[in-house]
Amino acid sequence: MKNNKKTYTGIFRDGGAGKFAKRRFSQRRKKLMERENKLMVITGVPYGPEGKTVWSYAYCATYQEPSIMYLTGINQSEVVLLLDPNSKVSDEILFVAEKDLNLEFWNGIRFGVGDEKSIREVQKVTGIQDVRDIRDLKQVLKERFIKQKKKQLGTFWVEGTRNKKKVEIKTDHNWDFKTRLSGWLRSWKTPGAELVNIMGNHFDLRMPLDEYDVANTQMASDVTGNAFKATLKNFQALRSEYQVQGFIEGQMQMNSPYGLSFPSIVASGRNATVLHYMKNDDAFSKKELVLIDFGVRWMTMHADISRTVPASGRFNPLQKMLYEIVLKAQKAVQRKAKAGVTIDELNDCCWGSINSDLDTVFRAAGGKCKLKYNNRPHGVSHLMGEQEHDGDPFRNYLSRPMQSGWLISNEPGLYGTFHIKLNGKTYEEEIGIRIEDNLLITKTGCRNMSRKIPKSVAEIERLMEG
Ligand SMILES: [Mn+2]
Repeated sequence: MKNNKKTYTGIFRDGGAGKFAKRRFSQRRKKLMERENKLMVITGVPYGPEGKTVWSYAYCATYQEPSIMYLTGINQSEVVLLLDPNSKVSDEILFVAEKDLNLEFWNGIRFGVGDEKSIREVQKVTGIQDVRDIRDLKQVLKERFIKQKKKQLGTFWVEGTRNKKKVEIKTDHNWDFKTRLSGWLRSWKTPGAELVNIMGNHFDLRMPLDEYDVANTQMASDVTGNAFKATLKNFQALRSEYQVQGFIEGQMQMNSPYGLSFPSIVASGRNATVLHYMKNDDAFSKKELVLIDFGVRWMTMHADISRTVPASGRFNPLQKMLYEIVLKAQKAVQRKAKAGVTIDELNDCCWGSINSDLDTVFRAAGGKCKLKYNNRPHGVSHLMGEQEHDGDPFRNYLSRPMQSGWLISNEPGLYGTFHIKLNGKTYEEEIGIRIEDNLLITKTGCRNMSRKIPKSVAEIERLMEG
């Protein structure tokens, strides 16, 4: 028994729910069936890290298509979920690949058709009793589809609008699967047959986190915060971006088996004005600020944190002035965030605060600056969940009232060249500052999941004294 548990570590992500996992996944599928009330079929990733590159998360130990992860907890390639709410025989079927001993020899344990014991494990975690060979998918789907009253087939692909135009992601496995389904529907020659996107309902159900997700998010945030504190205490021994990256990622990975949320950004001085700086290969001088955007996973949840610190351990007066402007905007966003408010409104609050303070604080003291953008450099918030950037990637959720249980980032930033004379001394620097926390939206406000991660000037300077 003990051996069995170890065997399947990594394939099934029960979200910490243990014996309740089955009920949790079943309820998620049931809710989706209630909302859509039509035949649906959703694909997992067709190949894992053992195959071709899958989107951006192939480097990660958790690589499953998030919609399948949410509905089944399975972290293995080549699974397809069929939901048939009106069937009296079986309303849930999971199609899986055959047991592949060669793949297993190279990449580790996999469940599969032909291995009864492993299929029982699938049934136990997912709560799906009807598990079949993926080679039968087309035939079973055809039989089920012909019986439907409404000639609609639901599936999941990513679409949205950008500049009022409809846009779709056509480069991922969901689109490939949709294309295959369209071909099948045509070949079955059913008049009026229609493929329907379940993305909207799926995201609506998936975005509010449940108690397990919240606990896992808190754990991710705590591990990330401890890594940051250890990094600050040891900062004086670090001389380059990659050394900071090595140290902080080491601290995170030492304390989580689930891997990083994403490869860290460690950007010093002017490098920090590149929003998604990835080189992390420069040495830095003591005079510079160092921006770190980092985070670890816990189960399927993430931390996505940014902090900006002075390499010397002390902010100079210009750095401090600008840092306080960004921090003030971040606090204003946190005060405003609650259910019913939109992220568009948070953006107005954030960039309004920063732009106004640049006038009333920075320019009023004689400062001059050149920003690399007009008005705002990026959005202040994105949704988080099964993916570090979750929800529709075109962010059509920005104008929707937020719901209790949504997890969002709160990440104001300031990027440009700044010049000021303070106390008789001239400062001129190209600077990027970003301060990022993760907020859980509630009815009355929000809970800052990263509240324990130091960010005031005083806290950062104290920890950097060593
Ligand atoms: Mn973020």
